[in-house]
Amino acid sequence: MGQYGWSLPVAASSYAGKIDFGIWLIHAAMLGIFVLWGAFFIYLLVKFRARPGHRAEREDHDETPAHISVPDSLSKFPFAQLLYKNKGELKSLIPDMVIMSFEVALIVFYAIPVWSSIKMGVPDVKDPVVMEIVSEQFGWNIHYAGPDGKLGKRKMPLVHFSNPIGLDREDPASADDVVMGNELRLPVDRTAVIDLLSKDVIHSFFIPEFRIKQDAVPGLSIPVWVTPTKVGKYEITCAQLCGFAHSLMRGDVYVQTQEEFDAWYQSRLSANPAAPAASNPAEEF
Ligand SMILES: [Cu+2]
Repeated sequence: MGQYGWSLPVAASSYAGKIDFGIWLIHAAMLGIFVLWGAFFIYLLVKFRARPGHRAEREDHDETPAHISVPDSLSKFPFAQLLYKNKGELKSLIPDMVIMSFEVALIVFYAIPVWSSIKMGVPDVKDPVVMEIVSEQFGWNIHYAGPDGKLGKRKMPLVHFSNPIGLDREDPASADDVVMGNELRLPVDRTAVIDLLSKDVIHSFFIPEFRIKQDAVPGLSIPVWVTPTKVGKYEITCAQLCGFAHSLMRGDVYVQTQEEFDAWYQSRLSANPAAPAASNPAEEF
């Protein structure tokens, strides 16, 4: 914690830099527009200030100003005539057109490609960290698939305080699975592929340092991926008002080296009641 200063939070995922660049670009453009517009405004205030011997003029738009004669070729096109008569005013739209072109280009050539590279699919990496995150009022259940990369089945009737996601320990795929409450651990520089679910209402999975924010919607399994790039401790927070304890719906994120992560995983696995027989206390009696 304590990473939120005056600027953006620490950028700790592979795509955080791309999102930040878009944010900085917009701010730089807005600053540029503000300065230019302010300078132009001051110029107008000075140039057209009230002075003795000068009076304000106005033209009636319904009449052709005396100095503009509409060409005969436009005689059949009333709208074109109107534009022609007001061509002086149309020039004032040029700055708006420039800004609009910049904004459209930003969306088409930057925002959409970046968005689709993050949101439209999961990168095809070998050996990803596979997990699902089942959100509920008011916490995050993190279900790690373990070394086999396969998530054990979940069954609704098994849901219990001691088994919040209803993990079926009889499914062989769940033998190396670990379920944690509000504790997300990830090895650094390895892609994690996450299925995001909700047991009750809409939540939003938000890790500012990763620049991830994704709604968890009941009935949907939404893929999310991240490649953490900085070892450290971060925070999951719920970004969707989801009930009376929404503000308490948070979790810790630990990005660790692969060795630290493996050691932690082994320690959880041996504490796991459905771990292989040798470490299962129930089998000893
Ligand atoms: Cu929530």
